[in-house]
Amino acid sequence: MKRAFITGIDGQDGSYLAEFLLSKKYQVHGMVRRVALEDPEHHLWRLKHIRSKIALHAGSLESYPSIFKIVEKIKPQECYHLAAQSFVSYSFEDAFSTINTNINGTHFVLSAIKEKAPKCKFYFAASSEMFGLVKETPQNEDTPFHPRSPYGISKVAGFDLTRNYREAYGLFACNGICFNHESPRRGFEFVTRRISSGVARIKLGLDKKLSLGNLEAKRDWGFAGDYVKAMFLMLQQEKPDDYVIATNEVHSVKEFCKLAFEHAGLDWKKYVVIDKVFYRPAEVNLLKGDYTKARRKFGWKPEIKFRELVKMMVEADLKRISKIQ
Ligand code: GDR
Repeated sequence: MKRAFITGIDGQDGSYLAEFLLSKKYQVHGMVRRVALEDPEHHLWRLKHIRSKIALHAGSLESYPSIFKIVEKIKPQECYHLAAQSFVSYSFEDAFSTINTNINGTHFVLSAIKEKAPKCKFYFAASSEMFGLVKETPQNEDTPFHPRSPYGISKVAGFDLTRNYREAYGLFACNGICFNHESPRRGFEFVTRRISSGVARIKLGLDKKLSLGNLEAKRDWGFAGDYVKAMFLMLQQEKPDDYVIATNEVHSVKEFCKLAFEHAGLDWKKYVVIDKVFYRPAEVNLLKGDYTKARRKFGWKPEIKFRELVKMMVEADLKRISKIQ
């Protein structure tokens, strides 16, 4: 049985990836904070259905010894480093901790692997936020980076660390430059989930309005369940490399909103209000990813498209909230 180690296993991507690797008969290990193990109801809800099939280890991105000990104990063959402070907006409020945690965390995981499991294949969750103020559209693996947030800066550093461990120490280390990817398991702070849960609450009479920020921002939105398959495929190739994972389709926040409300039989214009509090000091206006390299090298393509994704998220939130009521 192959052993995989996932940091951030309790997040959206971690939970889909754990499911996927279990279906491939992997032994799945994950790192979570101690507080998550103590309060599983709040922190481990995405893993509830597979909790008995995976092994969870307490550790933290801020503690090299904790990561070192886990890697030493598991000696994984594949490591997926997904854990990070991943909310762009919050990274402006606490830039120091975002940058410290994200950069050091990636460095710690890479170093522990180099020391204790040098044959382990490593995946880093890089991000389209690295392109920021885009130099060309669509963006591909050769597009220069121009991050626009502390989060984006921390991901550029993580990308460089990963490439450097590959070049300097021969680690099988890959960067997945994933564009936005969503699902019914998305955190509630991200715009798609704010919209899908807001629509459901309005439809069910729990709220009257939904406050949002910049409706003109454009993103390339895919389905998280599709993206974790690309993470796995990257590590099955002969040579380590970096890949853009995206849909090559662009939609605005406004379009997401319109479709989501329509799906619940509502007119978004009656409910959405703009609140400047959700605007960012520096915005990324447009992201569109060219995933040709991933398609050519390992045949990956997104299965779920925009309309289906919006529908899936709204329906899941309608169902969830109806149950609670
Ligand atoms: P993003 O995702 O920053 O692209 O990063 P998010 O959903 O937070 O924002 C997308 C766009 O929507 C605009 N927006 C709002 N955003 C939020 N969160 N809340 C709002 O009310 C709102 N109104 C408008 C934002 O300004 C932005 O332009 C995500 C994260 O998952 C990262 O970790 C990941 O690396 C990238 O996607 C790829």
